Amino acid sequence: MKNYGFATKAIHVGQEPDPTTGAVTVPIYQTSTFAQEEPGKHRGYEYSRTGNPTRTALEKCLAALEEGKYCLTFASGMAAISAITTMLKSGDHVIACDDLYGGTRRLFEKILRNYSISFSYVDATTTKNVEAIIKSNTKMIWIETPTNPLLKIIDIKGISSIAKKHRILTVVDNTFASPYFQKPLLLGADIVIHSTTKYISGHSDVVGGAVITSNKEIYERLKFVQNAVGAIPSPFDSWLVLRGVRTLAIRMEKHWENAQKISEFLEEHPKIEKVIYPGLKSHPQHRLARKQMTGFSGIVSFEIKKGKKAAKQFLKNLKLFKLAESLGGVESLIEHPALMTHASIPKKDREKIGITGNLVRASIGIEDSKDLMQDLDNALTKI
Ligand code: P1T
Repeated sequence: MKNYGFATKAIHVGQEPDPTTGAVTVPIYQTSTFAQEEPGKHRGYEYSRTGNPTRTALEKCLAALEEGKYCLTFASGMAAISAITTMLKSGDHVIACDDLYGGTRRLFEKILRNYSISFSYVDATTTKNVEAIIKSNTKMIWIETPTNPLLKIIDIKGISSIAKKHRILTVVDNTFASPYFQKPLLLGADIVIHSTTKYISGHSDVVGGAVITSNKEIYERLKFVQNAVGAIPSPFDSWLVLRGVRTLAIRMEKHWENAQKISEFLEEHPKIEKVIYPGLKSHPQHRLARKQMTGFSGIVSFEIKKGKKAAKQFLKNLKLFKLAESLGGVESLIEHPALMTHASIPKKDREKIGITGNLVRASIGIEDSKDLMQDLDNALTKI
């Protein structure tokens, strides 16, 4: 399958017809355990926490899409993230980008700090900022790109190369780009993580996570953690994610096309203060985005001119855009980061980086773009 294109791999890798029945779609192996011929002699599966054929199919496919050797899937994006952090020990230090999903920062600050692991947050759009704060106990650099919700673009190649020099692991949360638009392992990252809840499954009907790496040692450690801790996806959830993956390529093209049009429309709108979208020439890292991504994905963040109250009213006025956390589904969603996804970050930290009361984040779906623009325009006119 190595020489096939992305869309072909998404539909075929790990998804050979079922050897016993010929079923073209991977079956849901809804079983907790597997019969053994004699103690210790089994056909590759013993117990579904350790491994399940539906999950294996998904893991093979996601590894191929990220151009990695190995993949492990989890019950949520946060379960995947927390599995990676079990590679840290007390006394270790992690450098993270300052704009980060609120739940990731909450895990770092409210749970892992209790285990004497320390975290520094930095504007990682300047690679030098990261290098300047590396300490002798720094073990991991953790970045999202594009970041959530400010869509900053971080130089994966630049960060990975300084990390390698200092023998530090680079972890990239690739949820916002999806492997269709960005492949961090090819740019030098050691580990890629996804909330498969988002673009990868794509239909807002399942919560899941994945870790992809080409490093055997990391894989073996995390495979052990996956089984020992047990935050695995069910066979049905694995199947739902895999079903979504099969249309990832075509969905991402449409998310991008719609988001590009909508960001250009909003940039001209008199009620809008500022639009943040990596595909706009006005984006501060637009050139880097062009270099490391093959498309700009479907998230657009923007500020409402009149402030927080107007932003809340605008969100209430929308009809097609649903006011909800999450992103990456076929339907358009919109949310208020300061009050919703990033509410767990202290106000002063939020405001320092630009998550203000008039900021909203839209996940542009794959509806007709003219209907989406009409909905936005109607809601803005009424504030
Ligand atoms: O929700 P979960 O599947 O556990 O994934 C967590 C997660 C990890 N990484 C990124 C970049 C994310 O955006 C998320 C989840 N984010 C939202 C729910 C949100 O609305 O931003």
